[in-house]
Amino acid sequence: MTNGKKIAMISGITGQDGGYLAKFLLEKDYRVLGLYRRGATDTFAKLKEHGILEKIELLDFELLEFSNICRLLRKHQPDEFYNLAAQSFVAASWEEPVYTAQADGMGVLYILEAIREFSPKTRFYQASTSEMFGKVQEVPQTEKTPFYPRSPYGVSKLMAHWMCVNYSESFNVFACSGILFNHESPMRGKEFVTRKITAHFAEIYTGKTNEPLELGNLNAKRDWGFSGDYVEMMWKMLQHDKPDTYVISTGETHSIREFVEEAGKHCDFDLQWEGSEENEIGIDKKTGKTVVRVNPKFYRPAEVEMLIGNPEKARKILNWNAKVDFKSLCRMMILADIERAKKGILV
Ligand code: G4F
Repeated sequence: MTNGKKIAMISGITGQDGGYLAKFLLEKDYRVLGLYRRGATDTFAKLKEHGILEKIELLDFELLEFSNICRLLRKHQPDEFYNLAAQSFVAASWEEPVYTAQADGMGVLYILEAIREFSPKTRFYQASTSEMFGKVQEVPQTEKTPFYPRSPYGVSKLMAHWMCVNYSESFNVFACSGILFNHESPMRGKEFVTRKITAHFAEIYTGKTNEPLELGNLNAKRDWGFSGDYVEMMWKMLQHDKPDTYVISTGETHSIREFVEEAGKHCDFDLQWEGSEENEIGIDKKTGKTVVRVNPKFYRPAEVEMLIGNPEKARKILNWNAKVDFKSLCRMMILADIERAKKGILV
């Protein structure tokens, strides 16, 4: 605490959730210390777009450098630490399994150790994930559903999740794990499927490209919520009187195909599907143009076919509800990308 202000440290400040969370905490009058990786390809574009870049104190941070984490915690003694830093792209985790395990598994252990040794009053939030449910053992998934991760990413995140539980039980570290289902926004990176769809469709709609959008598995289903809603829940977890694990989701599931169709409506596409599996295409009946094509290059070695979470515990204990539903989320994202495309700032 400085000058009566609570201090929040956010790792992964340049990412989608980092921006929404920083904005939320600044509105609550926190002093926000934003941790970012020097030399990372990420820029501060999202923080600029939120209009909060100059309000955040930016600090160099390296998830794999234990000494750096120890120094930061010893020096700043934050009231709250939100760990949003990760190798967060599931598909990349098969190409970089070792790095993913180091960053998403060991990196979290480094932070927990640094808290335990140098800043034991810091409350810790870990960005856990529905990918830990993977090949789902129960529908819908709750905090009690057994885990079955299907990617090096999911396995690494599971290690971090159990470390949080263990450090809280063993050393009294206030470590919470938010099992967040997919959460999206206009600030989402374009490697993720929702934003890949809205950015590409916006380009077709505004005449910037004639190339069809290439996608992998159209039939996988996800429980998609809005990042801006979910960051509130991260904060609520740390205000509660005891650390715990919560599923954060909308309780609805939709396929990639449905997201494509919904986004297409806002681009005036009259979508019709033809062919099957790797030969499937989506045609805009009005123009006869192929706007979507399946490319097996985007299939995953092991797919998570369906995720749907039950957010009942978050509702009951923390009085939290997702406010933005599937259609509104899709609309928000496609309209934002159409605007950006028109202004020539779609990056
Ligand atoms: O948008 P995605 O890449 O997200 P994914 O893999 O579900 O992971 C996201 O959500 C997790 C929470 O459950 C987070 F932990 C994680 O960090 C990340 O935020 O893919 C969603 C689905 C997959 O089934 C994928 O196979 O979309 C399918 N898909 C089909 N075509 C595609 C594509 N995904 C991507 N990224 N690109 C495609 O062309």
